Amino acid sequence: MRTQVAIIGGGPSGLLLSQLLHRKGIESVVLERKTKDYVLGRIRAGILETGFVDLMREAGVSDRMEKESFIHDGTVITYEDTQFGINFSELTGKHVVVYGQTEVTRDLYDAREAMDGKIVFNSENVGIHDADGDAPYVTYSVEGTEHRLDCDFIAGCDGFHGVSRQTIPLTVRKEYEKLYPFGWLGVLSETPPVHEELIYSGSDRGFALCSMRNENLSRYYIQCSLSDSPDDWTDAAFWEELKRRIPDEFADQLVTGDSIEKSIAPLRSFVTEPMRWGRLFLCGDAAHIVPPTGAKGLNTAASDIHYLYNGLRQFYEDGESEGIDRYSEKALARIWKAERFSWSTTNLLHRFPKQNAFDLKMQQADVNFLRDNREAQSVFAQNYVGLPY
Ligand code: RFL
Ligand code: PHB
Repeated sequence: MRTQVAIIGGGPSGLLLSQLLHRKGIESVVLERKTKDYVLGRIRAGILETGFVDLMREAGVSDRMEKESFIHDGTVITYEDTQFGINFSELTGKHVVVYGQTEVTRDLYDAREAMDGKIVFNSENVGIHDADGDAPYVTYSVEGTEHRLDCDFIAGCDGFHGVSRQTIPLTVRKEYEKLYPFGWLGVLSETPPVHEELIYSGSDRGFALCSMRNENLSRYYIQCSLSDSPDDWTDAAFWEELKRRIPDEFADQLVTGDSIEKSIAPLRSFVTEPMRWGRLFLCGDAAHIVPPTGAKGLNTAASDIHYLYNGLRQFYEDGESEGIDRYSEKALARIWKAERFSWSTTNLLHRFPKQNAFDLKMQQADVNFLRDNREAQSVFAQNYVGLPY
């Protein structure tokens, strides 16, 4: 089989790229290791920057999102007895959109299927060959049968545990990583959100986040130990702990219910450089990970796709390679800023095992500065709504 762009990974990055390319008449094949139901079963991001929303529009897949998403003009931050709001629209003229990654992925799958887009599910043993030459190809097997896909370019959109990044030799690849000594325990419940805006809450018992998907679907997280497993937490224990980490005015109003999903994610900052090796381009979680505190993971994946899509478009439409040649440089420039924001917001609101009394005073001083200083709030808001592409 032959295609123009072989895309490894059928998560949001791979699907969005495939859909955008299709609209410009550029062919692609998506190889996904799992099934569609498996991919749709992963509960992940909830907050989209307007840059992401614009890309969904450009990809022609924004109809349901326009109807069902919610605009958020600000967020609430609390830290022990300190509580304040940050008004994104007032400070930046922009907002964010609440629309779950599951829905984004579902819309993209629907669009790819409606256009006969080629997605090969259950692709196993994906191997990337000759990416540093002129005629790259990908091998994979489905139900024991080996296949070969020849292509012009390969987009590695296969997430943090994929094969694409590992294909780049260690002599070329440099990785930067920070592991945090805690995870997030997340619960999805069919209950109304406790507040109309998200609440990011630092407390002496650890961080908590109150988020949502719609009027009757809430997403809550609490900082937990890396040794915890979701089974260690009954629903009752989760709600009890969440209430102790948010201000009383919210805890008193919290509507609890059965969890319909419960999972733990470790927190990590990670970047690999470069994001291009020959004809292989890394996108999204395959190249970088942020702790979820800044809601930046999916949004940085989208900015990668923006740069790569435009580079490929330039290449096929105008025979111009400037966009793909500068892909890694442009993507990384934006990513490092999102890494910094995610890292600093994580440091601001989480409890760390070795924090001493001085460290806690520093955290409180940082929070107070953010509460009292309009410029500091503006910096936070610019980062949260998304830096320009
Ligand atoms: P994905 O979603 O991991 O998709 C990669 C796909 O590749 C497939 N794959 C392979 N296919 C073929 N061959 C192989 N060898 C393969 N290896 C893997 C996988 O099966 C999968 O389908 O990466 P992608 O597309 O780059 O998307 C990235 C986002 O999923 C991720 O950044 C976000 O979910 C991060 N994130 C958030 N991002 C935000 O922008 N806003 C948020 O509010 C937000 N909240 C979150 C988050 C991530 C979380 N977790 C669980 C890590 C909240 C949480 C709790
Ligand atoms: C979510 O709703 O899943 C969510 C929202 C904001 C974050 C992280 C996760 O910062």
